[in-house]
Amino acid sequence: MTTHYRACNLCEAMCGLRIETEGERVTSIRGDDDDPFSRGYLCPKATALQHLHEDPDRLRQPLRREGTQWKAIGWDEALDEAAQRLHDVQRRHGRNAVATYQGNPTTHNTGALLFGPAFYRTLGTRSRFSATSVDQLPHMLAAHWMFGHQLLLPVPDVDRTDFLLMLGANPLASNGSLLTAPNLRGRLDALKQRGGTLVVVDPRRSETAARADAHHFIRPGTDALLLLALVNEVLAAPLKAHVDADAFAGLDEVRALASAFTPESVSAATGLSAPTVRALARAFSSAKTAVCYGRMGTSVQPFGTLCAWLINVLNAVTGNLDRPGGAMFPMPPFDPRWLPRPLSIGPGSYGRTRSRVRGLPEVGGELPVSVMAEEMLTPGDGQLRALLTFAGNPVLSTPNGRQLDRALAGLDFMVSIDPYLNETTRHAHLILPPPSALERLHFDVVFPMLAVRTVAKHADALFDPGPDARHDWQLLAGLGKRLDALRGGGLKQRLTWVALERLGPKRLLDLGLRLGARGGRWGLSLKQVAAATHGLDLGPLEPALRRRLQTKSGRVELCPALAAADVARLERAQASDGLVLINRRHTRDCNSWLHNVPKLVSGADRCTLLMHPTDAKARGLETGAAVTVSSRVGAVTVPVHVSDEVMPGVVSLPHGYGHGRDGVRLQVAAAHPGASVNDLSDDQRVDVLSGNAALSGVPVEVTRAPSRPGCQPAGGAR
Ligand SMILES: Nc1nc2c(c(=O)[nH]1)N[C@H]1C(S)=C(S)[C@@H](COP(=O)(O)OP(=O)(O)OC[C@H]3O[C@@H](n4cnc5c(=O)[nH]c(N)nc54)[C@H](O)[C@@H]3O)O[C@H]1N2
Ligand SMILES: Nc1nc2c(c(=O)[nH]1)N[C@H]1C(S)=C(S)[C@@H](COP(=O)(O)OP(=O)(O)OC[C@H]3O[C@@H](n4cnc5c(=O)[nH]c(N)nc54)[C@H](O)[C@@H]3O)O[C@H]1N2
Ligand code: SF4
Ligand SMILES: [Mo]
Repeated sequence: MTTHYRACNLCEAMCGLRIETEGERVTSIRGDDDDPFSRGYLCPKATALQHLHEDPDRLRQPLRREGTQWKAIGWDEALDEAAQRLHDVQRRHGRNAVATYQGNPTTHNTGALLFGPAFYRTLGTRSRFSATSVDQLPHMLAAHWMFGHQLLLPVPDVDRTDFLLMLGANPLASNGSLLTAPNLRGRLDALKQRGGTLVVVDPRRSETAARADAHHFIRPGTDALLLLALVNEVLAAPLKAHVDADAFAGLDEVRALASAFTPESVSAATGLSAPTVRALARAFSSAKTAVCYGRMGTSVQPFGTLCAWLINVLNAVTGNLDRPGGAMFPMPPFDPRWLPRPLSIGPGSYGRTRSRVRGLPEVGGELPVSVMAEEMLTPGDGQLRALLTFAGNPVLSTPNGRQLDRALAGLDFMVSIDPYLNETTRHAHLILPPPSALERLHFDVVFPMLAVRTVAKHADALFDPGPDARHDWQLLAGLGKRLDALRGGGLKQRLTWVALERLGPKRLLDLGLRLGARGGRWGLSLKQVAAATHGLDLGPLEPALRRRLQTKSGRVELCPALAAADVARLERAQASDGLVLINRRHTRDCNSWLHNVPKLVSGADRCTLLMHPTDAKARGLETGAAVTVSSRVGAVTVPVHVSDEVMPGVVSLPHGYGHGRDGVRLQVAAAHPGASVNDLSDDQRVDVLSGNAALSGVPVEVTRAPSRPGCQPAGGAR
C-alpha cells in the first residue's frame, strides 16, 4: 500500500487529500488531517477522483468521427489531422475563422495552464471564448479598471473579518469561488463564534443563507441598486479616520453618482425595505472590520460589472480594502501574473476588437461565449468555421444550448481535447483524451491567487499513464508545433516549442516559483515546496496593494468611466412582472461533468424546479407535478418542488444537467439526464458592459406539462 498526498482538483477549495493505492488501484480517498490549510476537510465529491480514473466511459484513445460512428486512431495520426485541418481553415478563411473554447477544469490543470498561453499565441486567433464569460468576467473587468490587472482580485478575509456581507454566493454548496478556503462551513461557524456577523442577500434561502445571522431576499438582478444605496449611505457621512482617501482616484465622482440612490429609491425594485438597507449600511461601516463579497449571483446578471465594481467601492470607502479582515490581495509563491512571456497572464484589455455580429467588446483577449453560436451561424466575411474545445462543455454550460448544438453541427471542423464523449464533444470530428487527474502531477497555479492564506502544494502523479497517453500539455505542444511547421514557422517558434517541451511542467513550475521573488517576497524552489508533503502554509495574507497596484494613476480607480456611464442603463432597467429563473448548485454536482459518477447522482432527483407556494397555487401546481418551463429560446419539462425557499416570482433550477441528447457516451449520466437550464437561458441576455451571460433572472413561463418529466424540448439538433 502506498499513501499519496495531494490537493483535490475538482473545485476551488484545494482540499488536501490522503489517497491510498495498491498497485494500480485506489483503495481509499480521505481528507488529509495534516494539510495545514484544509485540516482534513473534504466534501462528497473528492472520492469521485477514483471513479473518474476508473470510469469505463472515460476515453483512453483518440477518436475520429466517421458519420455517426467513432473510430479509435493513433496519436500521431490524430494530432497530424487536427493540426492540418485547423491550418486549412485558417489558410482558407483567415486565422480568426478558428474559434477556441476553454472550460473550467483548465484552471485546475497545471500543464494546461503552463502551456496554454504559448499554444493560443501560436494559433493566433482572436476568436477566443471560455467559461469566464458565463462566470467571473465582471470581477476581472472591474479589477482591470480599478487595480490595473484583471487578476488582482480582492479576496474576503473570512478568517479575520467581523462582518461578512455575502451577495449571490452559496459556499455551503459550492465550497467557495474567487475565495479559496477549504471548509467554509467551519470558517463561517468560526466567524459566528468570535462574535462576527454573516449577512446573506439572495433570492433563495440557500444553505448558506439558512445559517446566516440575517438573510434578505432580493429581486434577481437588482444588487447594483442595493450596492449604490449602501455606498451612498456610507459616503453621506464623513469617511472613517483610518480610510486613506488619497489612495483613491474618483472618490468625489462616486459620491455624486451614488447620491441619487437613497434606500427609499431602491426599495421597491430590490425588495429590501429602506430601514433594512440603512441598518445594513450602518452595521457594515461601523464593524471593526467588514467585507462585502459577491459571486455568481452578482456576476451572471445584466449588471454584473456594476456589481463587481460597487462591491470593491463599498470595501474601499469603508477602509476595508487591503487590510486584515477586509478584502485582501494574495501574493502566492507561484504567481502567473509576474512570469515572463510566453507563460504570463497579462493585465487585461477592453474593447480592442468587437464581435462581428453583435458588436460586443473583447475583454482580456476573449469574446463573450454568448456570441459564439451566432458567429458560427451568421454567414459572411469572418464567419467562424472551426472550433477547438479544451476541457469545456458549452452545449450544457453556456446560454441557448440548442442553438449552439445547431451551430456546432454545421462547422467545417471541430476538435475537442476532453476525456469524455459528451453533449459538446459529440459534435467534434476528433476527440483527443488526456489521462486522468491521478495520472498527472498537481500544483495549483490559479487558486493560491484567490486563497485566504498564502499556500502552495505540489504532488506527483499517482499512476503512470503509460506510453500510449498524452497529457493536456503534450497535446497543446503537439498541436502548436505542428501548426508552426505547417506554416513554415521560423527558428524562434520551433525553438520555443522545443524548449517548453524539454522543460515540461515541473521545470516550468520551478522557474516560476524562483521568479516569485521578482513580484513579491517569495522565491522558493519546487523542491522546497514539494518537501512539504502536506502543503506549504505561509500564513495569513498581508496588505499588498501598494506594491501590486498597476493603474496608471498609481491609485485605486474608484470611478472607471465606462462603469459610471453604465449606471444610466441600470436606472432605465424595467423589472419583469412575470416569473424569473435563477440557478442553484448542489454539493454533489460540479457543473456538467460529474454526473457519470454513480455515488454523486444517487438519491432523489435534484433537477427540480423550486417554486414559491403562492406561485404554485396560482398555477394549480403541487410538488411532484411535471411542468413545462419556457423562455424566449426554448422549453424543458421538469418536476416542480413547491417551497418558500425561493421568493415569490422566482423559480430555480440547477445547471449542468440535460444528458439526454443523442450520441452521448455517459452511461450513468444518461440514466439521470435531467434537463439543461441553458436550453432556457438566453444568449441575447448579457451584461452589455462585459458581455458576460446574464444566466440569472431569465423571464420564464411555467405551466403544467401534458407529459411526465422527460426533459426533451421540441425541436433542436440531434
Ligand atoms: N445556467 C448556468 N450555466 C452555468 C453556470 C450556472 O451557474 N448557471 N455556471 C457556469 C460556470 S461558473 C462555469 S465555470 C461553467 C463551466 O462550463 P464548462 O467548463 O464549459 O463545463 P464543465 O461542465 O465544467 O465541463 C468540463 C469539461 O471538461 C472535461 N474535463 C474535465 N477534466 C479535464 C481535464 O483535465 N482535461 C481536459 N482536457 N478536459 C477535462 C469534462 O469532460 C467536461 O467535458 O458553466 C457555467 N454555466
Ligand atoms: N457543488 C458544486 N460546487 C461548485 C460548482 C458546482 O457546480 N457544484 N461549480 C464551481 C464553480 S465553476 C463556481 S464558479 C462556483 C460558484 O460558486 P458560488 O458563487 O457560490 O455559486 P452558486 O452556488 O451558484 O451561488 C450563487 C447564488 O446566487 C444566488 N443568486 C442568483 N441570482 C441572484 C441575484 O440576482 N442576486 C443575488 N444576490 N443572488 C443571486 C443563487 O440563488 C445562489 O444561491 O462553484 C464551484 N463549486
Ligand atoms: S470541497 Fe472542492 S476541493 Fe474540497 S474535496 Fe470537495 S470538490 Fe475537492
Ligand atoms: Mo465557474
